[in-house]
Amino acid sequence: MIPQDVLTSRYLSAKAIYATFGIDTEKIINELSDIPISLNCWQADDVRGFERKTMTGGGISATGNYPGAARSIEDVQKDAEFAFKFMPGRKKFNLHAIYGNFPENHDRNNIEPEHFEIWVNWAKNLGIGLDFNPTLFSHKKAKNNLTLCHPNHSIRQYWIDHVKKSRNIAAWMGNQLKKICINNLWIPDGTKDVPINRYRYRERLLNSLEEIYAEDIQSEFFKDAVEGKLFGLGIESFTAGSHEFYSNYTSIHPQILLCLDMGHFHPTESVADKISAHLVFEKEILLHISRGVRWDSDHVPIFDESLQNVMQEVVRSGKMNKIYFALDFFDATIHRVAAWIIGFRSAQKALLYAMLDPIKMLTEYEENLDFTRKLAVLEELKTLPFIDIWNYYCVTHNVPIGKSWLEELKKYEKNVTSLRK
Ligand code: RNT
Ligand code: ZN
Repeated sequence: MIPQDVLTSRYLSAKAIYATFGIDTEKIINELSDIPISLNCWQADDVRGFERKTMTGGGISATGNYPGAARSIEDVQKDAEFAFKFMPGRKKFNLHAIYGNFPENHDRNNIEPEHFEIWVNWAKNLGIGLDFNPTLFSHKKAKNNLTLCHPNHSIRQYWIDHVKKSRNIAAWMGNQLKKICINNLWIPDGTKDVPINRYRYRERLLNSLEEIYAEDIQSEFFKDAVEGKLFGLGIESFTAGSHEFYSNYTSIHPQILLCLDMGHFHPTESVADKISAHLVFEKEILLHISRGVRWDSDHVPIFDESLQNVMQEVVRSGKMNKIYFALDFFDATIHRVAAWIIGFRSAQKALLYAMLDPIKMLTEYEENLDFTRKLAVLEELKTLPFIDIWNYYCVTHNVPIGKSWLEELKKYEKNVTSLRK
């Protein structure tokens, strides 16, 4: 344990050092405390959900078999409440449609708000918001990785109905909690091998979307988002819902957010660079904070350069009010709750790191074409005592600093998760 007086004096000296760059650390810590990040429920149980039927059909899968996955809604809630203790700042919880409290005869085209009451009550108690995602994978009607693009009309209709139901549930959640609930749509549609007619798939996708979003849901607590992807397992040659597709789609439907998932682009592409290209067109963005590693898009986010760059772009754009943050990853090779904590803390760290930049000073250098000073200051910033600000931020939120949370995780694993059969 680091003694309190050491922490305090380190914070005070770090504060003074940042002040020489014109940075008010108190102000930034206050601002950061108010920015919600949505925690992905599906990390708790490897995207399995709680439907009564055994699931078939792919679209998404987690690797690893670390013991102790959540087996029920109660387990997920318990794990999340435990994890929240180690996450400073505002939280939301992001549900998938397969995580409801369903009766025997349920199917995805007849899900209702009542199946999610258990979640709304939980969120109300914790004072947090919820987000939502229709689930168009792991289902017999999604077997060929075709849903909204399926050549068969009745299969398309089934999934259209599911997304419509999801929108209504999300709007209901937002209203219940008086906090914005985003209904984010990602579909696995695509083909392993080269398709003959890409146009027809995309035309069908467009038509399906038009039917889904035809209903104008008027609510200050509800938003839609659509999430594109470059490729996935089993859809290597063609993904119907590509980034260009949704970028165009959200241009004709400006009330729908564009979701940028950090793992959904070619590894050499910079997601950070894309943000302003959409913001200047007044688009609102849902950021899926994730980490792509080669062909996998869903590793646990870490405090690395790509995450820092994304957060820097968000902060420097001055359009934070147009950006929504959600975590999206699943790793079953490590303790699942730890994965949550690591991912969330890394995202918050990267956001804080970006907010501590002397943006005014750097922008001035750049606008005056003083690239020398700009580069010199950027290099200095890298070795500022960031850790002391982060620790102080954690302490002010009653969140353990450093690796001390690992002790509590060990106990939780021994007494709770390792006992799960
Ligand atoms: C998949 C997408 C999508 C999912 C979740 C489970 O590649 O990123 O967001 O991760 O919907
Ligand atoms: Zn995603």
